[in-house]
Amino acid sequence: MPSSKKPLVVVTRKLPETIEARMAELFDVRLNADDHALSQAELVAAVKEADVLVPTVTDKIDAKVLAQVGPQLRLIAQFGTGVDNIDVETARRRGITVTNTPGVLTEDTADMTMALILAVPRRLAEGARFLRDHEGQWPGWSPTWMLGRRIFGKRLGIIGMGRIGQAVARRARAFGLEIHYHNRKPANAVIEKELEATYWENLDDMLPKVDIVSVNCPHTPATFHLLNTARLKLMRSDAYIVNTARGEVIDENALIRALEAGELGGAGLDVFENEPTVNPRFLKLGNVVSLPHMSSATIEGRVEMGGKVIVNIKTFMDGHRPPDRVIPAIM
Ligand code: 8YV
Repeated sequence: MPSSKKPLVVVTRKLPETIEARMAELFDVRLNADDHALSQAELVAAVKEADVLVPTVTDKIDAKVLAQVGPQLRLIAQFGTGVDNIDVETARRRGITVTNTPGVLTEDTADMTMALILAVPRRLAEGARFLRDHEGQWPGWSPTWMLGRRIFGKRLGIIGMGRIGQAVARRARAFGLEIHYHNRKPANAVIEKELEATYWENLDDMLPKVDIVSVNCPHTPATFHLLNTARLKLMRSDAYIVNTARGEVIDENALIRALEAGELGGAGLDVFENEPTVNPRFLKLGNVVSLPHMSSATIEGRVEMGGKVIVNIKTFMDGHRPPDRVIPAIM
């Protein structure tokens, strides 16, 4: 839709200053100075007016919201990689293009995944918490105190071998972990060889064989509660789970029950089913490290995400296909 009039771009959350400044140069932009999460009513008001909406994971753009969009809304340029907060298929049917920001969060998310893979078996958060809670008073070194589990030589099972899964595997290899993975299809031969990775077509066959499971797949109808009660029961009782993808991929109640029953070694969770709510039972468990959805939270990453959003909007407004268009069929 090339036109000389600047498009009205509504951004739902506060973005880095440089990104907001550049958007203000290019577009008629409406920003969210106090960074509050928009209510559904505010979201509806936004889509009634905006030519372009820039939402984040905290905005639920479902069929109900999409039923109320004004005819001028042509593009939803998500600030984020996952688009499970958007009903992409309904948007497509209404002629609205959806874009996202893939690639620029990969290394940061993989770093945090690796941090959790190390932190939970080695009881890093527990040790730090002990010193803080006891004002630095500890009994002193002992051969049997604060023992965790060795990382080197263990088997890591990655669920979802996309960009982030592969970046996790590269890091994990450097720590001496053996790579196993489950994906809809095998990774290409060059990557499999580089990572010396073993493909498991059936997730149920992989789960009993690995010591640590890392969830790195998107949340789609096919992956909702992929790790349910039955699958958690397939895991070894000393195995760990790390999730930096989406809370919905794990049945949270089933995970809590398994952890409380001692049927798992522990969990490192950066994402939850009902964000921003965190089930308080997780917080009571010493062998769970819970983080507030911060795997991609780096200054560099946020600026690069903003850059991608701008390129997607600009390209679309200039009448071209935006580089990061989300196509429902291949999600
Ligand atoms: C983002 C994420 O920061 O990009 C994703 O999919 O999970 C996050 O780390 C968030 O989604 C922003 O919308």
